[in-house]
Amino acid sequence: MTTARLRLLAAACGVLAALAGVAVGTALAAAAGGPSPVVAVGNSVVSLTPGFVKDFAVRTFGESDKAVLLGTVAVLLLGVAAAAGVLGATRRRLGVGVVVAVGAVAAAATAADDTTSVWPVIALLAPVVATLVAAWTLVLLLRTLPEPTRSGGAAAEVAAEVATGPARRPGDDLPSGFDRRRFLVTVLGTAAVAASAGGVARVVGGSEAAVSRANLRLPVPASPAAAVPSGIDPLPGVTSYLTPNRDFYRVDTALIVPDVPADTWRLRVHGDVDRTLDLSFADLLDMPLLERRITLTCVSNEVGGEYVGNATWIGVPLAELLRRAGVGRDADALKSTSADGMVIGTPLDAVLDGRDALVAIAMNGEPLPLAHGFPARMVVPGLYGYVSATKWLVDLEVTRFSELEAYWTERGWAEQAPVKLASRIDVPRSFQSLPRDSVRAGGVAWAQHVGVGAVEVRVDDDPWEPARLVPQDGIDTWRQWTWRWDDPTPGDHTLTVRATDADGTTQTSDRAEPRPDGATGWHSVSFSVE
Ligand SMILES: Nc1nc2c(c(=O)[nH]1)N[C@H]1C(S)=C(S)[C@@H](COP(=O)(O)O)O[C@H]1N2
Ligand SMILES: [Mo]
Repeated sequence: MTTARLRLLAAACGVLAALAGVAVGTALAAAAGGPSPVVAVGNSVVSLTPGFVKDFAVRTFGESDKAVLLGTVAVLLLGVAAAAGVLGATRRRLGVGVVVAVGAVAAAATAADDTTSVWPVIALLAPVVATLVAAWTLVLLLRTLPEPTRSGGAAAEVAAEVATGPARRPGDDLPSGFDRRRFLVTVLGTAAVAASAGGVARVVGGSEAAVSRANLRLPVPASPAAAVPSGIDPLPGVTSYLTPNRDFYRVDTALIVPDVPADTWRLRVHGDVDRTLDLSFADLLDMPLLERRITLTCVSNEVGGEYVGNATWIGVPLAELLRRAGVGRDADALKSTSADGMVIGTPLDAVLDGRDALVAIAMNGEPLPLAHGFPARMVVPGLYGYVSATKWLVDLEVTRFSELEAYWTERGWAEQAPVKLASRIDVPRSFQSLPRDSVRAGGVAWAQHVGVGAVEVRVDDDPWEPARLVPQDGIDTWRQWTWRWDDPTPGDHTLTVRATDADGTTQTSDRAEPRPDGATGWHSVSFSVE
């Protein structure tokens, strides 16, 4: 019990030392504009994680995948720190060695982190100083604990005393070599250092992009979107036609949203072009802007999944940008790079064939939300996001696919990925029970840049029946559908949906996983009629 208490104190010393180190490291990193050592480790985990684990994480944790990852890194770190404390209580060098080993991992992760443009030597300062602070604090704290050689009787008793209160037998702390006051002062001092470093990190690490976004005034688009046709949002429970920004799905590899203020943002257009362009945000706003509704889909979307959303975007036509640069004749790919080092390859024909491929600056009447790519991102109707929708866009290179190493393509996803025809049931929800007099169903279907021609539903193995479609807005957006079962049979049923695109192709029933180029199969839900 008393030895256990001593261990506990030593573990607490380890944890406290780690917190002090991380706080100081994070403050330094924030001042330099780089990632906190913890985030750098998280970023490395992301880039070293095999694709199937990543897919699993996205499936299982959805949008909290980033919080889960950072939480795991933090828990592991604190666990190792506690171990360093316990080891260090009896063998100082070993404890310090563990701290230095953890620091080395953080330093390696920082060096490998390509989500920042901070000069590597400056970026490395954070993990190195963090390690020194943690090691030094650990030694300082452990020194105030009872001497390990005496940790049998007296020392353990005194350790117990720390928790139970003042010495009942004055003078007992002298022979044990334990100065309780010195221990508490050191602990409080460390905590104060950690807290104030944390405060510094918060203040200097504040997002410049958020300020720049708040100050931005959107220009009026030269070509506004047509009015939304009437008759949309036909049934409660069906996904709203336009997805509010706060509900819009988010898929990216960024643990910390890149901080890219519009005032210093530049977009370089180069590669196989007649002239290189180097544009500021103001240059972009001076070009003729289009406003268009476009439905965006993630290739990881499962049948019936939620990784799809429809928004009104404002942006510069990519084709116009490329026309100004002058595209070489051999090029077939547009390589786009984000501020956080994401590399995406898009087929040039899709960008140049007349569709509304945009460098977007606004989403649903607001500047792009930070998480959705502020200040500028790509949006290309008809292509999955991972081959087209680069957020925090900073670089466009006209090139060839044979010379391009795109992030997702390197991880087993297809190089070319047009969005597949799909349909989804939103109501009834799975296992919902509906009153007999109102069995209604509804959902959405999408076939971006082809258009949805028809949606059909079927109950159990009955014949397919046509669903009612809301009026078509454009071929780049999804369409909502509804259906009513006029004479329902009470009991349990399965409802299945399938769509046919504007070219007359009907959705295949063959089930395919999202990897490598998008899921296929019909969505169905079980429900019952009362
Ligand atoms: N910089 C960057 N851009 C990115 C990604 C990313 O990881 N990093 N992910 C892409 C993927 S896979 C998709 S589906 C879309 C999602 O855009 P959203 O988060 O705005 O919905 O962004 C794309 N653009
Ligand atoms: Mo995606």
